[in-house]
Amino acid sequence: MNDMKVRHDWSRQEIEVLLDLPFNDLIFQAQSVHRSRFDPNRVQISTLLSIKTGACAEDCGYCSQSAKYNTDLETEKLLPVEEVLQAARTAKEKGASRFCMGAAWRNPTDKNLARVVEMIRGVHDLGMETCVTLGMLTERQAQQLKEAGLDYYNHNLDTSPEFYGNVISTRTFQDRLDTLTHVRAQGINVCSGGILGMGESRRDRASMLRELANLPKHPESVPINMLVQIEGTPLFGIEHLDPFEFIRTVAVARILMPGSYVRLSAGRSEMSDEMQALCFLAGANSIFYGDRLLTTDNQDADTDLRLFHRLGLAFEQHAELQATAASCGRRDGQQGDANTATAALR
Ligand code: SAM
Ligand code: DTB
Ligand code: SF4
Repeated sequence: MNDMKVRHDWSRQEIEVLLDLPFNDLIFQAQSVHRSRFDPNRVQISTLLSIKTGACAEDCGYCSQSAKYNTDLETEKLLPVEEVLQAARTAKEKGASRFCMGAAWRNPTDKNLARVVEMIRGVHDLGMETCVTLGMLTERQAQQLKEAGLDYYNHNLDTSPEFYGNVISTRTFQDRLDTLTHVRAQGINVCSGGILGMGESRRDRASMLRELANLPKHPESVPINMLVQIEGTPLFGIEHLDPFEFIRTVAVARILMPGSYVRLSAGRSEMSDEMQALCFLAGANSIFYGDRLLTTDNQDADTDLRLFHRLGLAFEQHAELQATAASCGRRDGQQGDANTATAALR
């Protein structure tokens, strides 16, 4: 299993067989694959910032930011570049290696994209990896982002092609695949995953994973979000997903996409420590770090530091901190670095 060939030709039935395995067998297999590719005790961290909030024209049934639903969200226009760079500096001081900027757009206009390009250049100059999620992109816009030095583009498939119409009507599943093709064609790293707990079946989860794993190249980053239920959206009040189903899906994502970072994304603040630990055991090796996601609270940073300490996990550091740590002959980086903070809690 460890030296399993990386495949792009999975059938849904094969994936369902994995999802159906006895839990212990599945987790063992996922952890074995994980260890063949990654340090099992290191977790990549990204910090998120909403650079344009709410008033979105799309009708995604889970989202606080759709103008179609009454969610009590305070809307905000595209932020000034300097405000974004200040937030990136703070995230860097706290140890984040990647800064992700999200905008509530169906797609960016060329004028808005020009400002986002400035943000990307500025964050890149801070020595951080850059990621943006701006909705659908044309080929030309993807090229502009590449020229700005963008490292990652986040665009989720969200769910299976079969279940998709139950959640979103204003853009198609194929539209999402087209945007991923444009991003890939420019050589930008792809971040794409989905949301669980929207009322989909295990078969749908298998089908979504199949779409991701059968892309011509696996996404470098695969966020698995647990639905954050937002009052006022159509999905508010839906039955909660069995946590073991979530963990199983993480494990199968790890097995299918052995070299990808699997991100335990939204929903962590409602997960127990034990559930998160099982997700790491199942092969999750990336999280959003910081007190806020886009419009909702994330698990707070201090709680994360304590959890990492209890589990003996360390944050993957950005290149500059790694260099600082190496030149000081220490394992930990400079003050403010998450690993130092973890050590301070010991
Ligand atoms: N507007 C852009 C788009 O939809 O592509 C970018 C921002 S959008 C908020 C990014 C992703 O966040 C969505 O595709 C979805 O997977 C995730 N997301 C949004 N609201 C969520 C919620 N309430 N719970 C879990 N994930 C959510
Ligand atoms: C992703 O897969 N999850 C993040 C990020 N990509 C942009 C967003 C989660 C949003 C959770 C709800 C909110 O805070 O609005
Ligand atoms: Fe708009 Fe993105 Fe929310 Fe959909 S997920 S409503 S596109 S912000």
